[in-house]
Amino acid sequence: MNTFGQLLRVTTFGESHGPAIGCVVDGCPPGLAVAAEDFVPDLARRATGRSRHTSQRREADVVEILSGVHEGATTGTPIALLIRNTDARSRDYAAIADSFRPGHADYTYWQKYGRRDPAGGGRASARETTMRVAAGVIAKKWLAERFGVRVRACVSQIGTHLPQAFDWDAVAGNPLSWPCAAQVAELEAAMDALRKSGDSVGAKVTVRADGVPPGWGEPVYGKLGAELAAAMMSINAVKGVEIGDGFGVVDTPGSEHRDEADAAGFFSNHAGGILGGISTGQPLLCHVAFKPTSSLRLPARGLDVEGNEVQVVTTGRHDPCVGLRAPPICEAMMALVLMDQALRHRAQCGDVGEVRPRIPTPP
Ligand code: EPS
Repeated sequence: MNTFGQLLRVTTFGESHGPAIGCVVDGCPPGLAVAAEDFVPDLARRATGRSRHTSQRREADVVEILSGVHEGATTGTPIALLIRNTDARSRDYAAIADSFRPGHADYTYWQKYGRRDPAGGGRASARETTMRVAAGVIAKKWLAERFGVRVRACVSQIGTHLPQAFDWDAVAGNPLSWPCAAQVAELEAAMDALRKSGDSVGAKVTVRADGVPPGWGEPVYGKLGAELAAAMMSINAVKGVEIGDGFGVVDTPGSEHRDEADAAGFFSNHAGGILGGISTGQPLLCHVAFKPTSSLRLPARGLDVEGNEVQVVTTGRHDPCVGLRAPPICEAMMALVLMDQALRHRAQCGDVGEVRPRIPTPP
């Protein structure tokens, strides 16, 4: 399945070393201003080759709008976006074309389809996330203009490193998307040492949406948290998702976990902005765990397609920490889920209007 969403449906297609990658966004309401320049900032944040801490593949990632936009605004018909691949180097994959990288989808694609496109990992490449980010730009724009919703993300753990302070304003100013400026030099040195060692490391990404009105999300199937978790888990290399306090709820007493409120607003947000699958109006909070990249030049034991035991060595241009490029991807997935849920809410409950009392959300 390469499609997700109900009223806002996104389909992505293309392989990392094919001629192009693309997406179709269907269900966007008409009249939203969309131009090719809108995609540039988020695609640049996600792209390879923009810092020494990522893969050095250099793609311009220029979006061509093929349909669904007329005279600068969406028409309500499917929006098709295309990005041409220009810097694929398939020879890097010749040595591992007939073997499986331990910890990589090489093996499971082979088991499922009985064949695979080995060059660049095909659909299993992080390159696929480019089109999620492009689709997410449309959702972010609609959510911001229609409801004032703002979605942002940062890297909140790299290996064992945790932020010593948390300042959203620090995130855009460093190549690690890290919320504590004072730690960046030390973390960059750690990333340099890691890259030289040939190993990789995992990362946690924190995603937050402000301004989500109460009431979005379905109460049983299609819970907002369930759809967010599914959307995040569909990103390559994601192995865990937490909403609000996540696994921290296990050892927290109920008297502490419940988010009390008075007339001035909520005192806490342990729920991460969701109760019963429906938004509370508090910030939506989600944490996403990215595994350490499996494409390593350090030799590993594995099998080839004939079942022979072989030593697998991956050369080429790879990310020592793929989570570093993930904040715009997680933002896109959250925005796409929210826009879909907003449209579904409008379809069923659009006549309900604002319900009283509404608990304010403190800044
Ligand atoms: C990736 C391997 C590398 C990365 C790629 C993700 O691909 P290649 O070997 O073709 O250079 O560069 O990331 C991108 C190209 C991108 O745009 O994200 C992988 O195995 O996932």
